[in-house]
Amino acid sequence: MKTNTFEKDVLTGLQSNPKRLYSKYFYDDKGSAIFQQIMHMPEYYLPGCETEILRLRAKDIIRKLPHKSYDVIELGAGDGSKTALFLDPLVREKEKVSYIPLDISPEILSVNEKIMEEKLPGLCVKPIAGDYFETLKNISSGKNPKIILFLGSNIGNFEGEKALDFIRFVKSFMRKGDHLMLGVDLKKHPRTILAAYDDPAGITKKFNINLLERINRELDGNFNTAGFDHYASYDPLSGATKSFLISKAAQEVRVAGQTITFHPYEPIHMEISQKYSLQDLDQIRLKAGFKKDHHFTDSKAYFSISLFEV
Ligand code: AVI
Repeated sequence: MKTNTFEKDVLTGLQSNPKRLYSKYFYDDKGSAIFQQIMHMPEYYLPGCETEILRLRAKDIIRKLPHKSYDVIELGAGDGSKTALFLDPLVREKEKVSYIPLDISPEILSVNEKIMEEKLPGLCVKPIAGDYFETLKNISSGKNPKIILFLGSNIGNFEGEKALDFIRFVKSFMRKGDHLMLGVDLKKHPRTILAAYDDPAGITKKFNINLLERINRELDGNFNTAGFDHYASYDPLSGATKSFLISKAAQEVRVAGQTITFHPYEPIHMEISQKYSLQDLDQIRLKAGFKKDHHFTDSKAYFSISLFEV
């Protein structure tokens, strides 16, 4: 079922003009391991900035959260190690906190549970594995006020209006007094942004090329990955960072029994990593119908953890 969707998306994307693939498919085991390397790259400033905010501003964030009990629901929670920096002071301040990490991977959720047990023994953790579009429905009826976390600039990987659609979708599960906490990468000097997606060590290239290798592995493809180069761009007007793989020559590739023809220098659009200004975020907050927002930024104002109140 999953493979069929992957196959359908890959074939539709490669038969479109311009060609495209979806970055949600980057994260097989190998891709997830390469992403961990990206998180440690000196040019990839995002995790360091977000961690700084969680370390230094968690108490300021908690001051905006007036209730005594909260259910903290984290979308795409991963191992939760950064989230613990927020949960630790929250647990100290509040009478009752439950943590509900949602992730597609049951393996990463068991790591998450272990980390929480070590760092925050006694915290009530109820992991749910699955697609959060599905799982959100099941947990939205709890009686405690909710804080829904969507960290790591994951909102940036939604294209254009889809980010707003997603925030509206999440809001449809929220009630008065609930908060959405978004980790957002901000617009900044274009060179700083571009360097994060065009590292000299070629790790980001490897991350993109891995999707072609995955297609070879899983969809009986025969991409010659040496025939593709990685190219990243940043548009300071729109705030869109885009990643492409460029076909170095005319070539034909077989995927799942189909032939895909490439012209010389033809791009495959691989990923969008949208950057926002605080004003952009205020607009999104208004359009999505939240009552208030508060932005908490790091010392360089590279990144914001933004709190949207219903
Ligand atoms: C997961 N996501 C927020 C990352 C980003 O910055 O868009 C994925 C990534 N792509 C290239 N480098 C990192």
